[in-house]
Amino acid sequence: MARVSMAKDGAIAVLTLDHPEKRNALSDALISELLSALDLVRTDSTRVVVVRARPEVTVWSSGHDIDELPSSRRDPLGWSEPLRALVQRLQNFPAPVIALLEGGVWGGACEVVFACDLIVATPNVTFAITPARLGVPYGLFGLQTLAGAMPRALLKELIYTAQPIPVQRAWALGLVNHVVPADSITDFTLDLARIIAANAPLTIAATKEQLGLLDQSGGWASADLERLQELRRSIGESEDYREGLAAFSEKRRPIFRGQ
Ligand code: YXS
Repeated sequence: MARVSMAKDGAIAVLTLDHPEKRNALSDALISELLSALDLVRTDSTRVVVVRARPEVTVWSSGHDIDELPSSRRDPLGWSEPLRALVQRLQNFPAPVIALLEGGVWGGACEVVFACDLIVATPNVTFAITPARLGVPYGLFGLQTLAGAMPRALLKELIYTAQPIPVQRAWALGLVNHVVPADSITDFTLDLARIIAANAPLTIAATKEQLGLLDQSGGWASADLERLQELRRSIGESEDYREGLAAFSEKRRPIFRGQ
């Protein structure tokens, strides 16, 4: 069953997340379809990509598919994870990608959204980043993407509380380009995309690449990277991580003991 649908509107490719049964969880299957769709539309005739969910969903995406998080031993958010490939494909796509958001954006889906170039959201959108609710050691490069998208204080609040924040706060801090009512957001986003598509694609592609390299230039010293990887590996093997996954599947609140 397809989890992503694709349509072209002139020079604009529209990719729609379409697995509402699991709240568009970023499963390996859904990510694989999204990657294939991005590869398919990576042609000179595509000047803008819009990534959206079906209109009027209550959840844009519930984040990483928790059922696919490894029980232990393997790094749950390592370099080779499909989510990492998706974020990089969006960041390196040679044309602007607009995230058209409705409903809740959870966990790793926030990283996907903030890897896009522009964000247009309905007033009911919320953002939540929940590794602390699951005992997950968040990924280094995921943190780098998020740290580049928002003030440190907001990122800390999102991760430490694991609570959703409303789009109005994100907009006030410049994280979101436009907040638009649900009944006009599709037309608004396509009009915005058409304005961009009418401009010089080489200038836009070069600007996107330059800004992307500028964003990635900050990062950790290599000596710290080794220590941080060891730290994350130990969390991936912790009791708390196992408790977080168990609590989610048993639909109960987790009890973390810091071990
Ligand atoms: O009970 P059934 O079988 O119908 O399945 C339910 C949910 O278990 C399932 N589902 C998910 N399955 C795997 N991974 C998910 N992320 C996920 N989210 C949902 O979908 C069915 C319908 O969900 P339900 O009944 O809870 O829907 P709802 O509308 O009442 O609530 C929607 C949510 C999104 C508020 C709720 O599903 C939820 O809290 N989901 C988990 C959100 C979350 O914590 N996402 C972070 C995933 S971990 C991740 O992204 C990173 C590793 S990290 O944690 O580091 O950010």
